[in-house]
Amino acid sequence: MRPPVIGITCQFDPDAGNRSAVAMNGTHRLPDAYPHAVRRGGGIPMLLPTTADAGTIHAFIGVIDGLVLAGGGDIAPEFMGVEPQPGLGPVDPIRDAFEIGLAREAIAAKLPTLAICKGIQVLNVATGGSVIQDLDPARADAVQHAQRAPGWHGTHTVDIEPGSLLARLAGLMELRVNSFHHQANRDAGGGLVVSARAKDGVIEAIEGDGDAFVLGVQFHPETMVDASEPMAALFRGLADACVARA
Ligand SMILES: [Mn+2]
Repeated sequence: MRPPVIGITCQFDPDAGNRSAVAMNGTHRLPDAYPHAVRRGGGIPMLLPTTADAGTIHAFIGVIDGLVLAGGGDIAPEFMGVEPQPGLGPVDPIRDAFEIGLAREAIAAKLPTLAICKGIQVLNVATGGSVIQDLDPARADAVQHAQRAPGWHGTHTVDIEPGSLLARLAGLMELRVNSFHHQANRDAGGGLVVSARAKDGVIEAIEGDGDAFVLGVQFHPETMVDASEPMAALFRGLADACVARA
């Protein structure tokens, strides 16, 4: 079989580069760390442009062998049925609707999925989970989750649930991760379980409770694949799961 094609979602700025008369325009952006990490793991990266068209979302799932839900801004609280809180950051409801649709179709199709940073919120909300809109840095025993170190550098540790998919891939029970988030999942969605937490209890990974490869991480493994073997193993695991499914 050819290497698996792994679709990657992009950041979408609906107001940038707006020179078209059509309703959907704007500009897609994606750090090259994502396609680099997918290639390094044995996959062929393919960027998935944001769309509001359900037929296109469905068609994407039929074309790709695996999915990466990439990082970005905050998830719009309307998708959780709650009001925005004062600490909420920039949101993109068009991208959110696209990615929630993709995530639901991917889960239904048992498509191997790796959800990164914002992606772990998307995965959770797509399955009915809840999100902390803005971690309170003043909470007791808080860990710094908005690091000021380079992206390739892991600054805090996470404790991994024994027997989890993440534990098998990483080969460790404690993993050093980078951290560029101020949101976190509160309660795992349906069919998902928590598989890693930071020392302050913040959820750092969730995964599917079945046989399919469904993994969400709050950190950014794509910027650490050249510095951390366990991070590279996540992308190899994704590509291997795509081959096994096909
Ligand atoms: Mn963190």
